[in-house]
Amino acid sequence: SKSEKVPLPAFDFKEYMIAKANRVNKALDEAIPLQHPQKIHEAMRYSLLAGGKRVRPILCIASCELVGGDEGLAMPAACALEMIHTMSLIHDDLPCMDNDDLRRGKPTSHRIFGEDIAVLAGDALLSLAFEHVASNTKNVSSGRVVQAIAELGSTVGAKGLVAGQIVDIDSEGKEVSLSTLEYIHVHKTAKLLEAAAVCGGIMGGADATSVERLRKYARSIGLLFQVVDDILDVTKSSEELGKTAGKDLASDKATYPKLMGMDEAKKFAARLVDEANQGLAFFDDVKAAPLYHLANYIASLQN
Ligand code: GRG
Repeated sequence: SKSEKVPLPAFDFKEYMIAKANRVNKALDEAIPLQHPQKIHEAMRYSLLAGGKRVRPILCIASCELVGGDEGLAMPAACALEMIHTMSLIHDDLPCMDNDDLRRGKPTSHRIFGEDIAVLAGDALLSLAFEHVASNTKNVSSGRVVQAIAELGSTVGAKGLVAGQIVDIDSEGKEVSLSTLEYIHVHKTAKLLEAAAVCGGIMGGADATSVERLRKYARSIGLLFQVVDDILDVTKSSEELGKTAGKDLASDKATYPKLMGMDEAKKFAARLVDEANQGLAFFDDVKAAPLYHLANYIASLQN
């Protein structure tokens, strides 16, 4: 495919990810001091600081830098994205949703703190996300801050993550079409990555055309994220068949390989990498290096 022919710009992506993740982690730690009432702050910190690749905050910062802004302009928005992402994971894991015991290699929030506190920790993280962007963004016009906040709101709500979750819940145990599967993935996964790139662009001073190019790039890598996850799901299931009775392994949930076959799913993933790269072609190659590498990193994720 085209993505294999075009060499990635020389760039130490691993070092970049580690450096950015460290600064994001420090900012997240500072955003939620352990204070009264102790228990809720403990629960918020437990899930937020539990690890995680920090893909969304890094995408936000990289997009800001791509359009000429510096990291500090995007850091509050980057933290807000991780707060929203963490909230969605806490709520997704609840007994009334997926009922999962483990997340990021640790017991889920409700297993440690109980359901009541897990619900509240999600609510508190979601509210803090908006407060944090509004109160802590510096040297960006208030018009741009409001635009970013509007983007975040539509991303979480009934046109975004919630829409994806509800269609996902509705399709349980049913035969799902390719377009429904895509709808679920676009809303549950791609939307938040879109918001990350868009908010980064907005904070960095991008014009409307560049913001929409960033959105297209992020939508492609968002879908790619899920296609790669679906492909791995099949690989893992066949490797672990008989060993594990994990409910996600060999489950009856719809995946790209099931609906289009493994070969087509792999082709689709390659096409999404190409689409992402095409979106970046309008930008300076050197400045876009982190985003080229991020698409490549997502294509090669192992978990
Ligand atoms: C309650 C307002 C409200 C919204 C939540 C529960 C829900 C609605 C949506 C579910 C969203 C969800 C769980 C999507 C899956 C997202 C996904 C791809 C998670 C894995 O992301 P990674 O690999 O995880 O980036 P880490 O741990 O690295 O951060």
